[in-house]
Amino acid sequence: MGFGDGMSGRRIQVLGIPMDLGQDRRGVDMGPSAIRYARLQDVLEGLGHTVSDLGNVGVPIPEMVEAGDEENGGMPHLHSIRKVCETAASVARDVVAAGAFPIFLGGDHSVSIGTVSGVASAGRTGVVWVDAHADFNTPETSPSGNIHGMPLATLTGRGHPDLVGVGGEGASVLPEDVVMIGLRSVDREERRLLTEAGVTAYTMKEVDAYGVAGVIERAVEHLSHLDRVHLSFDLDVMDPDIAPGVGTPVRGGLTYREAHLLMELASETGKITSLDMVEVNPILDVRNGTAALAVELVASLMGQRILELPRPTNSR
Ligand SMILES: [Mn+2]
Repeated sequence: MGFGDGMSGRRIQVLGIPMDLGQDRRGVDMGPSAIRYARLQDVLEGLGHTVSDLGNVGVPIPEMVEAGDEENGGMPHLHSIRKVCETAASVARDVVAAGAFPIFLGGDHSVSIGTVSGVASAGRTGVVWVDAHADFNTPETSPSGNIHGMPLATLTGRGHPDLVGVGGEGASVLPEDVVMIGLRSVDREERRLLTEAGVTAYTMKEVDAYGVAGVIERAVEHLSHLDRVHLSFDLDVMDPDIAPGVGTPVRGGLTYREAHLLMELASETGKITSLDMVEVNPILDVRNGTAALAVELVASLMGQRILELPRPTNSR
């Protein structure tokens, strides 16, 4: 794969999913607005892409819906989240069927139950899950019952049947087609589930030991049998010093340069076919810096390079 190949002149469709029902902190529903305000569309068009914005999926606000812990088996807002995810999955299916590259703006990470189920309808799809947390809880293992801690388990077929069934019955992705990067906060039971499932995880320890380039090299090798890979990027993977606008910050995350390198190397694989940018919470942010960072990282994935020239060679 040549320098910068694979990510030029794309037809991009943006979908906002302003969902804050998957966790307790208000504000993450404003993530799509904050990312748009940080000029997502202009930046992508500046890179030579054609961009259309599909607007937002309608999401009820918490004041309108009962948390309904009892009837939902201890999972607040289960029914509303399922409905929103079904809609997101259906839009995602249409976008990939039309040959466009979807960018999904969260919302909390429960939105990925919909987005990934939808894009996976186009054929076997790998997932790179970039996150401080594993998001691999099930209703049985989750300490909080918050659904934003369950999407990856759900997508591999583990969890509440109403959520596993989003976008079609059964698992949307295979555990062996999943690579997680940036983990540093995993619940005890969740760790056991992850190990049993056989998901590949590069924690911050591996990022420290091999560097981002070494981790991406291993991830590419691991997913080499796939042509389609969805990248799900939770802004809480970043160090909270640079990305304070997230609901569940954890110290010791990716640096600014590490995150850009990750996106640039992911771009160069030519295999990324869809993207989530989730968990931006403007209420907790400082001057929209986390949303601005999200836009910069999308740009790095979609072909922005420090130099636009061909890579220098040693031929002369
Ligand atoms: Mn997450």
